[in-house]
Amino acid sequence: MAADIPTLAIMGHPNAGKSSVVATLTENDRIEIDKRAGTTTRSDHYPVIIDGKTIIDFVDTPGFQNPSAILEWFQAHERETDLARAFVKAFHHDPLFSHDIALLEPVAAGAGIILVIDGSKRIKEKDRTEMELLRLTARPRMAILNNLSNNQKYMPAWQDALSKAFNSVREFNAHRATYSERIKLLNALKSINQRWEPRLEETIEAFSYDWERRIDASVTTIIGLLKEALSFRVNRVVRVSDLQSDTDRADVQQALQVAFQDGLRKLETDAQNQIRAHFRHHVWNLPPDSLLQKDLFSDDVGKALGLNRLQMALAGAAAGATTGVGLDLSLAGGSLGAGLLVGATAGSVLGALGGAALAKVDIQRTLGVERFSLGPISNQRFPFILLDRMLLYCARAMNWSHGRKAADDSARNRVPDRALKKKRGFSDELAPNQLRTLSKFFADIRKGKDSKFEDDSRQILGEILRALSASEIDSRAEL
Ligand SMILES: Nc1nc2c(ncn2[C@@H]2O[C@H](COP(=O)(O)OP(=O)(O)O)[C@@H](O)[C@H]2O)c(=O)[nH]1
Ligand SMILES: [Mg+2]
Repeated sequence: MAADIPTLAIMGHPNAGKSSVVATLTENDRIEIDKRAGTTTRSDHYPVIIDGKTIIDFVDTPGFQNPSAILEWFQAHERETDLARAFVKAFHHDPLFSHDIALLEPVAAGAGIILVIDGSKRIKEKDRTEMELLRLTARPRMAILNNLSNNQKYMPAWQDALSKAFNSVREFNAHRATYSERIKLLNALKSINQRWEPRLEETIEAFSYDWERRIDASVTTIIGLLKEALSFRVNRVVRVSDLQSDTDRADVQQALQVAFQDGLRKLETDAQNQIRAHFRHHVWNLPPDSLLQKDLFSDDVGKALGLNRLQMALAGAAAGATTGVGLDLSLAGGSLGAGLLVGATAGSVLGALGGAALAKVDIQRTLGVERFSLGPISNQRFPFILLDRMLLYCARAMNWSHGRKAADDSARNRVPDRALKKKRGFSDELAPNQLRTLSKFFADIRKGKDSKFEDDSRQILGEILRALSASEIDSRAEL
């Protein structure tokens, strides 16, 4: 343990939520969180490393085995300047105290203490013993009230008892804590030990810098997705001799539609996986009724996300779109060279996208073949729906705590979700000028142009994501 790295030993009863707290604070969703009590028998270090540098180290400890024996020993040796160190020195070979030694070793080495309490339980004598012996170590110490249920009855008593033995007492829910709550906790740690202040300041700075970088990476992912999706096309070249009937044509068009939608779904999934990686999530479950589980092209998604009518009118005006069809056809004809345009039909893809098709099929005939092409997306609502889905996905990735992975959310008496008004998309909150900027950006991409609105669009998305990290928790993270 390097002397200049703030180190915190996480202590508490089996099942108090220690491992969950460590998982959340270190954003490590691979930490063993077990429903059986007492699975941890060693102290495990979970350093937070940013840019190759360890900025803080958390130690997940087993619960106390013999707290009253330790307290007695402490009380009998009150003249010792460092009780934790003296105890470890005296008992490190004693198998009776193996868990206690594993737990006190980091403290002996200088770690501060975070005691995790399940505030839904009544205070017992054993708890008082542990609080007192931790007080006697004289290490900087904070208590975390991690209420594992909706039982608030014992919370005031805990507050009272803990505040007598700890420098700071905070409520912190390992399953619900957001980025801003994690930062607040670190800020509170600063105050428990003045000596750590500058180092914790650096730790917080490193966290915030890293967070800002992730937001930036997420914006890049979203912008990249929009660019790819809005210029996406699929083609099929079929020999004229294979197109005997209208059914043959319809089949080709149908296959094209399927390929087009699948291609777009894949682009979205790839982008989602990138976002998940930016925020270091490996495991999470979406509720079955999540909008993010629903098909991108489903009615539910089309209705819940995207712009309302008024905004659509604004967006359409900004993008210079009337119907768009005439313009697109002439562009397509030009880019495809000498082909003879034999037909342009609106692909009958989506009712939910405001009644308008997603994209249209072009068919050109040259030298015994017909070339069918679908794309790019002409539907004006679709980019906003896609954007909304990505922002929702980000909301979840940003606000979903890493300690929640193994949670049995259906268990009785588990922490209830905070009651919040259900907000859905983000695009219906855009200011008119933002809407115009994004629409112009989308229109440029559709035309295959580099857009001078890209930077401003990045700015807008960055602002939305930053606002999300500042909010306590966004109900949209549950979607
Ligand atoms: N609902 C809910 N469950 C939690 C919370 N923290 C921990 N748990 C659950 O409580 C159990 C024990 O948690 P764990 O972190 O392994 O406790 P440890 O034994 O102290 O390390 C696990 O099933 C966790 O999912 C919480 O904040 N909310
Ligand atoms: Mg554990």
